[in-house]
Amino acid sequence: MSELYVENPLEFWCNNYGMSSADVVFLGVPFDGTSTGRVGSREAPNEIRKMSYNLETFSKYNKRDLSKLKMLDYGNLIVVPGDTDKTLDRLEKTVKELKEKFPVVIGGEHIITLPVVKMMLKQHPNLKVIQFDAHMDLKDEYIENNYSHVTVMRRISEIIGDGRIIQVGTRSFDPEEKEYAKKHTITKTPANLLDYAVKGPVYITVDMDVFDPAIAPGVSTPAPGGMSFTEYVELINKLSEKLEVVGFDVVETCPPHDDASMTSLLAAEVVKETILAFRK
Ligand SMILES: [Mn+2]
Repeated sequence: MSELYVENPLEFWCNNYGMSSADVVFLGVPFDGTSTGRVGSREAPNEIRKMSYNLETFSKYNKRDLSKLKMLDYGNLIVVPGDTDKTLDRLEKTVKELKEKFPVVIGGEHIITLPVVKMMLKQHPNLKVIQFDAHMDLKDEYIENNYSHVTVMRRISEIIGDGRIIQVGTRSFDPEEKEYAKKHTITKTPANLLDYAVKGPVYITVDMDVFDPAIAPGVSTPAPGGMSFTEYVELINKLSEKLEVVGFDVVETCPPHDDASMTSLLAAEVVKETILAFRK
């Protein structure tokens, strides 16, 4: 039917391969059931897809072209409304199906990182996690909830062990979280990140609130004083010379609070540059 002039506008751009031959696979997770700030990140996967059509596939930073990679948009996870456990279980099973692929998971809120890391850890027992985030997300519980976007890195820390998380851009946390980070050798915002010997497989989670609200206002919990886009891209391109990245996610974009979709646009750029940096 290729002679028909039709397209599905809600596929991430560069969606050009079938599952068997695709290398990079997008998965949207429209879940915001535990959001404590502004809700609406469930709308992000489709909004980011929409904004992706504004981008050039070529990167001036990386000097490579996204359209040369084998990519597939796998669609959105069907979440179980109001049920975090069942949703996370579905996500874990779905990520399992993507074995051998390079997953790019688009939230949704930050708790969705947990089942993805769980699954990746089964494939890569030495997995480390680099977290770009304004918040540490290391609280043990929040309003009687242990599985929430503010506890996600605590749960991940418990399953992957000490010294395996590096946090970049964190600037909003309480003393208890800081104490936990110290005790479990979670490294915070190392200025000398490039000197860290991060050997072995790495998973990256990008909470969009790591960026300054001036360029990313549409997130659930904005925090002033964040990174610029250029700082992020330059950092990941330097890291790409050293790191073996096995997948990443981009979470917490909140379209109902996003002026002119600028945060979704930024998220689409972050997806593009992060793929190009780590998938040769
Ligand atoms: Mn977060």
